[in-house]
Amino acid sequence: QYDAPLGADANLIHVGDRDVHVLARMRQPEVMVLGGLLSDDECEAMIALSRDKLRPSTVVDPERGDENLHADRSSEGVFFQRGEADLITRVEQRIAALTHYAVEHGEGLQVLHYRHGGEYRPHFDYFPLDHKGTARHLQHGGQRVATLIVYLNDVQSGGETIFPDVGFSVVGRRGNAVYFRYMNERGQRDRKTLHGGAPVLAGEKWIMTKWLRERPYI
Ligand code: PD2
Ligand code: ZN
Repeated sequence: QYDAPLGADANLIHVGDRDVHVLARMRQPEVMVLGGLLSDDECEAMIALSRDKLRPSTVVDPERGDENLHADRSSEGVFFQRGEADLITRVEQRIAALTHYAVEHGEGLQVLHYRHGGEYRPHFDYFPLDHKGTARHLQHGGQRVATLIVYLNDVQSGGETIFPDVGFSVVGRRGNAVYFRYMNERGQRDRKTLHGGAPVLAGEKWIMTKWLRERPYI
């Protein structure tokens, strides 16, 4: 079952200090593509803040719950604490205004950098209940309920965010974003939100991800 979607009939969403354009919408799964969430300068500043801090990305081990390097995820990234810099505070407030999840429900922002050939194979962002390692993750804020991915640059070729089970993909553009929600108020998770980052065929790709939790994430 699906809850009422975010911004159901809006073409423009006011998020405090900016107006964000709704560019596309899907109902099942709930996906919304947004234009102009960040300015060009803000995207550049997020990249500049991250460039020297990047580390190879990891994936969660399904049994133990710890983080490991994995061929499914060829990127490098950095996690920021909530409110770690003025820019991050501003962006987090904007995301809260947009998603209606309070800033405290967000994990720290993650910036990811994919080089030529880099990809993130299809996965779910929520923690699978049948994995032993999940209990550990649920202790902090419970389940993940929704994801916002912000594109920080234009990719020359490839690098879309793909939803393979519903035949949909989002071509990133600097400052734009994709929001998708996979857990409803009854705690049901939506397997149609299987998604991945297609290989970058030319150029490089920078994104920023905000994962949202059902309860405050501490
Ligand atoms: O880089 C992407 O497009 C992508 C794809 C799938 C990012 C994520 N998942 C994520 O950050 O969860
Ligand atoms: Zn993901």
